[in-house]
Amino acid sequence: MVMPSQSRIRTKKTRAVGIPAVDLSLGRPELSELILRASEEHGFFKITNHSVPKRTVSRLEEEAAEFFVKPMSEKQQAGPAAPFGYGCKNIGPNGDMGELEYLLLHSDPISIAERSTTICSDPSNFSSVVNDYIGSARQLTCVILDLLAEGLWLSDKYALSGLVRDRQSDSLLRINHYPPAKDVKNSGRDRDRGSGRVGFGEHSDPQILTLLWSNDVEGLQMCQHDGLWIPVPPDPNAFYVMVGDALQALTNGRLKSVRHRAMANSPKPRLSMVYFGAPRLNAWISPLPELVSPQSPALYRPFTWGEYKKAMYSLRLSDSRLDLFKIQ
Ligand code: GA4
Repeated sequence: MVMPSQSRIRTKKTRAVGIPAVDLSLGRPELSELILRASEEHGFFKITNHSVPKRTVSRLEEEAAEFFVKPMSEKQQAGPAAPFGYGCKNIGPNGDMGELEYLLLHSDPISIAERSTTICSDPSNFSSVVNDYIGSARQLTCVILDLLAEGLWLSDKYALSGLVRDRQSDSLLRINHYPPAKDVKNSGRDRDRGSGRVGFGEHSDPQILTLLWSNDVEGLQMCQHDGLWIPVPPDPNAFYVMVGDALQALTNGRLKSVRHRAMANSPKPRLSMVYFGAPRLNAWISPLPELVSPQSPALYRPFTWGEYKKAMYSLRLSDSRLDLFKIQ
């Protein structure tokens, strides 16, 4: 259920905030209403009692830890991340930087098998761990999208999940490692103030839906619709769900993608594993007919996911990409 306030946090502007949490074991139709409300009001929520096995998560966490502890020269053999592979500090092609290193992988099993040979000495095991995680993350993403479709009364129950389930879906997996902040100045007062080292700068995710898991180390921050940044307490037993730009366009702006960032101020290393549910490259994204009416005319022109990606790679991380597709 949507909790009034899962945790009370004093932010820079000194305001107590709550992070919506949805218990997936609740029955329908309550569940679809709660997920829709959390998505509309926050573009972001936590999901508990999900179906992803603990072992699926811990196996990938172990593989990631084993990779990131390697000497830089070895890790670089899996890079550069242009667009897939190992990256260190550089984010995307336009000069964005952050205090992190990462692996960015396409969800396609053939691409994973190819990449694995540069990442791990046992590529078939690595591939199977990654495929297993992606399979579970995709399944959970689709369950959430079906609940959203139900809440929105869409005539095609699979209008949203079908895009992600597509065999040629352009979904991605990103594994981020934020090294510990050794500097006490950064890990203390600055952290509480929300300043300090930026791990991954402010942005919205371009895809349909994002599923984020992290270890028990803080860093994630969300920008509420009122512009206030709130720290998100880590919870390795849960996933955080974020509305992406493509879902904002599909729902004609009824759901809004959420701006977020990751700070790297903790004295402990932070690991996050992020699944981005996306359509196939030639899929059309346009406001769903049920969400367009004379009172709510279409806000975005139709575009293909490939067209959107091209725009996204031409812009900086913090740019509002969807604005380019707005009908004036
Ligand atoms: C943000 C969300 C995902 O991490 C990502 C990022 C991508 C990249 O790292 O290559 C981008 C960024 C993200 C959006 C704008 C462009 C592309 C970096 C960047 C500056 C993998 C994605 O899909 O879009």
